[in-house]
This record gives sequence, C-alpha cells and structure tokens, in this order.
Amino acid sequence: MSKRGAFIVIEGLDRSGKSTQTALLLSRLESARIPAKLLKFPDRTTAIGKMIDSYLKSQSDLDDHAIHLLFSANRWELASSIEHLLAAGTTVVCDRYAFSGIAFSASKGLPYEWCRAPDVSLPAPDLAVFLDITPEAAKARGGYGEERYEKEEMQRRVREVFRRIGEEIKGSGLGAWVWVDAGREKGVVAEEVWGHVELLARGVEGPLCRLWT
Ligand code: 2DT
Ligand code: MG
Repeated sequence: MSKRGAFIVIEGLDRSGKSTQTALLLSRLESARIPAKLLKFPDRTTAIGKMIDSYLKSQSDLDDHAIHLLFSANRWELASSIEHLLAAGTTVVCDRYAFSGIAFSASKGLPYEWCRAPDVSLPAPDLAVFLDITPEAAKARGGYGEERYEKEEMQRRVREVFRRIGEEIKGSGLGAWVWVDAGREKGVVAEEVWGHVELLARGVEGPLCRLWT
C-alpha cells in the first residue's frame, strides 16, 4: 500500500517565528526530495479570507461569533484540497490551523466548546508543533504589529488556551502535539522541528484522522 503525505501544523504566538520556521521546513523537505506544500491560515486570498483580512486590519467590525465562524469556513473551503494533496503523497505544512481558531476566540471570552464545534471533522494533523515563546520575548523581537490581537495581554491569554489544547490533544490520541522552545536561535529551532517531522514526512500509513473525534 502506498503511503500518504503527512499533515503538519505549526502553531505559535505572533512573532514566535512561524513564517521563518515553515519556510525553513519547506526547503528542508525539498532538499530531502519530499513533495510538500505550504498553506497558511487565514488564507486571505479567498472571498472569506478578504473579510477576515479586513477585520484583522480593523477596517471592519464583526461580532466575535461571526468572525470565529469565518475563520473556520476559511479552513473548510480548503479542506478538500488538503485531503487531495495528502492522498497524492504530498506533505502539507500549515502555518496556523484550527488550534489558533480556538485559542484566539476563547481568549476573547467565547466558550471553549463552542469554539471547537465548527471545526469538528476537519482533517486532523498528524503532528502539531507549537513554537513556544513568552509574550515578553516575543515583544522584545521588535514589537508586535498593528493588527488586532497583537497585544501582549491578548497573547498571554492565547498562550494559556494553547496549553489547554495541547494537553487535550496529548490525552486524546488525536495525532501528536509537541512544544518547541522558540526563544532560541532559528537554526537550533529548525533542527528540533525537523527532528519531529522527518520520519512522518517519509510517508504515513494510517488513515487521516478527523478533528475532535
Ligand atoms: P497571522 O498573523 O498568522 O496572519 O494570523 N486567527 C487565526 C484567529 O483568530 N482564528 C483562526 O482560526 C486563525 C487561523 C491569529 C492572523 C491572526 O488571526 C488569528 C492571528
Ligand atoms: Mg500576525
């Protein structure tokens, strides 16, 4: 039986190095001749993504529930492409996914279970790597940007919810969740990330799991 591609999600706070690390991971996969594709959520290029982009830039306001559902819809509109890529043997690396969806909305006060619901039965990653950095260290990396949520207080709450999500995944057998200390030099972090990804990226035999089931 031929193996499918691995589904890898990279999560973390703003300025934890997600863009840098996902780019380094992609070139590493390329050097190893492993077919791979990088996706990023939110995907701001779709019609839904444009609404999200305008909300994040504070050019529009939306009810907290409504924006949460748009973020989820933005994953659903790409879910079948993810499945097709994996089935064709391509490793999919995602910069943020449903875990960011829960972490950010729950940090605004929406109930955790409610936040989880719209993502039920989306493809579940085989591995989620959480790039862990303290909000202080993140801030020291040149400050946050201008977008909504890029504030130290918010990031602190988000990190707490991410902890809860990680514990839940580890206890559930739904793929793997690893914490990587992202406060270190980028080459060191990349090496550790690669250590977690390499074997999976050689191909996965089991079926794709579904979120939260
Ligand atoms: P970037 O800084 O990575 O572009 O993210 N977010 C993201 C949510 O609130 N819910 C979600 O489902 C996702 C995927 C995190 C932009 C911001 O969007 C937040 C930061
Ligand atoms: Mg950002």
